[in-house]
Amino acid sequence: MARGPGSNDRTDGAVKERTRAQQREPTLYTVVLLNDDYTTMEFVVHVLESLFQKSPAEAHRIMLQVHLNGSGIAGTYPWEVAETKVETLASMARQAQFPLRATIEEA
Ligand code: TYC
Repeated sequence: MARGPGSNDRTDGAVKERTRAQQREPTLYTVVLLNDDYTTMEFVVHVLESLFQKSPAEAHRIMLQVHLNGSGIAGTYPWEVAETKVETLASMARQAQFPLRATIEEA
């Protein structure tokens, strides 16, 4: 019998599901927000609240961290979620005509 990532002939179905969950890729990636001279502080806070689910206080703290130090962590996610966040951010920035950018780093 072929043995793929989910196959397991030692247990029944109930246990197999939990085994599959534990085998999924655990590596996390940080979305790093980058400073620029043109994006408004208000827009950065808006993006952190709406796309990265930060509270108003946390969004303001991260925005200031980026403004003062050049970069800051917007969030930590599995690869595909991080990629989608960066794409959505790029699309929101383009629409608002701001040069705001973010990159992905291994956590
Ligand atoms: N530096 C910008 C300004 O002075 C504000 C800013 C903060 C821009 C964070 C981008 O990721 C950023 N208007």
